Amino acid sequence: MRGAFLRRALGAAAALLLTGCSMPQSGVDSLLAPPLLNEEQNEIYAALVRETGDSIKLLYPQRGENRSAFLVINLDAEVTSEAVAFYQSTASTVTSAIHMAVLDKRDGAWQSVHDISLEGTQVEDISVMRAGGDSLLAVGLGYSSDNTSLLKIYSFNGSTMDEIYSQSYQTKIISDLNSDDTDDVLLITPVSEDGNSYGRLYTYRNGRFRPDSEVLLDPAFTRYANITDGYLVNGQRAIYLDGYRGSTLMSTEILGYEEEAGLVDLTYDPEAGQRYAIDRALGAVCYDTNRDGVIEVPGLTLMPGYTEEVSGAVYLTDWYHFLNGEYEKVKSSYVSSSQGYMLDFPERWVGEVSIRRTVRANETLFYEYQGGDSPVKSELLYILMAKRSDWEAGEFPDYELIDSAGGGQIVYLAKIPEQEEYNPLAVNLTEVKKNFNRYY
Ligand SMILES: [Ca+2]
Ligand SMILES: [Ca+2]
Ligand SMILES: [Ca+2]
Repeated sequence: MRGAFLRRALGAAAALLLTGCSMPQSGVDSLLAPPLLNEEQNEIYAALVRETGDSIKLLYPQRGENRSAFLVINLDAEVTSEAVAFYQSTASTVTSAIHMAVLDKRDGAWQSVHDISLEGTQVEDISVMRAGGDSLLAVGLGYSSDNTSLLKIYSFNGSTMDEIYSQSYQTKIISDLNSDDTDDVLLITPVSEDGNSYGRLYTYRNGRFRPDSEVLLDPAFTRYANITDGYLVNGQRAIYLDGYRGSTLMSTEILGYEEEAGLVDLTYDPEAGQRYAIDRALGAVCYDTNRDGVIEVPGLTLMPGYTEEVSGAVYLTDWYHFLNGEYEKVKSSYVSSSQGYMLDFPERWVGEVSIRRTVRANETLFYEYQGGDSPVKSELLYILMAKRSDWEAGEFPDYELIDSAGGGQIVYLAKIPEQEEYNPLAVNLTEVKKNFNRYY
């Protein structure tokens, strides 16, 4: 009896994974097989549907580090882990509330111990916060109707989830900004009626989050879209905000934390009316291109042969470091976010080399540009993203392996055409491998 139930539950779980996954479908994801639940997740799922019935859909956090259906983590003073799951009922045709269930392992078996309904229409992200001896669970909830989200923070006392914080936001970071070994909350507030938006820092003490400091943000930004936690080149902690200036430009605003002042704005001075920013076309956001913690700020310049007016314009990304009111260029790269990679351009390529898609799916040609009707003066490099199985079956015999992704399911391949005569723009495989990086 129990075995039959479990098989049904497992079948349902597998089906859910195939259909209920709400991860964004980038080019990379479209080549990946969907993940399967492991044995423990299957046990947790079975315990969950024992309480809820099997007319449920698991909800996957859309961003952040925790993306799986179940977060297994110790949340209370009792030493074993709890599991947290988010789901919606599928019994009714109207969209039903998001539920958060907490399950605990008692006498060797998972069982549901707490279940509450939440606001919002999707789970944006979940984070486990470091707060002294307490483990807190931060849940970002989104609404499909607008750009405002809701952050709720819970403390689990062994049987119930107690809400200790609730604030709406545009974007947020959970991190120890003031270096006191306790995670803080930095929220970018929704735009208020006077058109202003603020960065607000909340710090945790005695079981509560309290306002610490705030900054007025640059009113030129209409909406913030992305937030990155990192450092300046001098080692100072910095938070990088990418946002929209109207509908055609993006830019970056940088916040820091100082002991006396608390939160400070490093790129906008409201009293002097001064702003330091690199305005650019839409699409590029701050990124740590070499994983050293210092965040690079993007600027965009058109690749040779492209104009802004034409749709599908292709840009070279110039990366900058910001310090003391100045941006210093670090390097230039071609960034393919849909294929999950970036290729740093050798300095001799900048202004001379352009790219185009080839007839093969997921392939890009890098070529020496010349004006006129046939812009390809010489072909320098092909980069192809493909399934490893196709590569191993010998489908791409002229290509060399340069990197892989998706747990090895995806390969990145390069083909370097022979040059007819000496060409200073030519690259070899070693240089391509050195300049190639995954872009997440
Ligand atoms: Ca526990
Ligand atoms: Ca802190
Ligand atoms: Ca860096």
